[in-house]
Amino acid sequence: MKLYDYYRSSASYRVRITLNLKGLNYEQCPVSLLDNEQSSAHYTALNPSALVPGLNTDHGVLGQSIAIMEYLEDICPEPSIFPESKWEKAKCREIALAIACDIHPLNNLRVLNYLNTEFGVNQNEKMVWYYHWLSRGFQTLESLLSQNKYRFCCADSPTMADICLIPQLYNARRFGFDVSPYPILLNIEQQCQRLDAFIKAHPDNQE
Ligand SMILES: N[C@@H](CCC(=O)N[C@@H](CS)C(=O)NCC(=O)O)C(=O)O
Repeated sequence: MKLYDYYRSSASYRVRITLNLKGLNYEQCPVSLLDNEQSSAHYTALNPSALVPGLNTDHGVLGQSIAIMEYLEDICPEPSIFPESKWEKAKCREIALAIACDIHPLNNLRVLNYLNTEFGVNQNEKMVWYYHWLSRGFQTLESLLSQNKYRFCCADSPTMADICLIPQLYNARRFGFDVSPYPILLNIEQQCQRLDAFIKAHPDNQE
């Protein structure tokens, strides 16, 4: 499989972690967001969303990190990235989607750029926006996880929830956001950071 990704992209980072956890081989094909390569005719012919990641499979290119993770789970069920019980599986998706739908899209590059080009929002104001949605989202996660009895978000092994959380924490720090008010998230992050699959997927460890 070929993964179209960008080293600092949170959504790509999620897919790299999943591929590594499942021990699947993949070839990386970098798409530079700095050079706006995601909007090139070549890339949008493959992935019309003009976003990374895109996973090139035997069937064609699949976009959307959550869809990619679900696909990888279907073709390679072990080790699973979901808890066993139906309820905990749903709770795991609740956390993953709180990140992937409620935090990440509001703070994406093209959204931040649009605030600037269409509404004249300056860099400081953009950061107010970014921090606002991040703190709202992290507060939600901290509450959702307040009764957590596992090493990771939803189990004693990493699940889709952890796979979404770790890149979001990386992104938060990258933009100077203070993560110290979220001790539960930081504890889980510590557990994840010990695992090869997470280490290998980290932006600093990409070519
Ligand atoms: N919902 C998509 C989001 C993908 C996404 O937003 N990717 C970002 C990088 S993390 C991107 O390609 N941004 C380029 C842009 O905003 O132009 C997914 O989960 O795959």
